[in-house]
Amino acid sequence: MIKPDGVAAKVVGKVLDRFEKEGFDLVAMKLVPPDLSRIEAFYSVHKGKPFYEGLLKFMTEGPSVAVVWEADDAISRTRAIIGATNSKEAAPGTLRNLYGTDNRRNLVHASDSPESAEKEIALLFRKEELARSPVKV
Ligand code: 3AN
Repeated sequence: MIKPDGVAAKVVGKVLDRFEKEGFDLVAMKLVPPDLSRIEAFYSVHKGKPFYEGLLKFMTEGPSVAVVWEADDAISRTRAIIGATNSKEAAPGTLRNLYGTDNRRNLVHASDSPESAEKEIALLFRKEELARSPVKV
């Protein structure tokens, strides 16, 4: 997911370009309006953590772009492409290093396991919106 800071900074194309150049295949994509209840559900695992309220506030600043990609080893390769959660610590050349700001305004979200991908995709897309099915994660 390209977060509101990435949409506001107009770097959506650069993020998509990076994944396309890595050979990832598009499965689904859309601009998602900020919706507090969906964002609360999306980040329910972080409820109660010190950064949770600030995360909700940031994620409701504006729309995000939700993207489902398919690739071999998609999850581990995506972590390598985006870099560390804190943009200030993200390795040179990673997307968060190039376009992120800190550990809240960090440009993108990426699913960290097949189980979370399944849950997150279901929160953002109807089955009919997935152009390839079933989705391998
Ligand atoms: P990642 O997105 O790299 O998987 P998670 O799942 O640990 O990171 O954290 C979820 C989101 O919560 C992060 N993308 C970030 O926006 C926010 N977050 C995590 N840790 C902090 C923190 N210490 N301060 C502010 N925001 C944080």
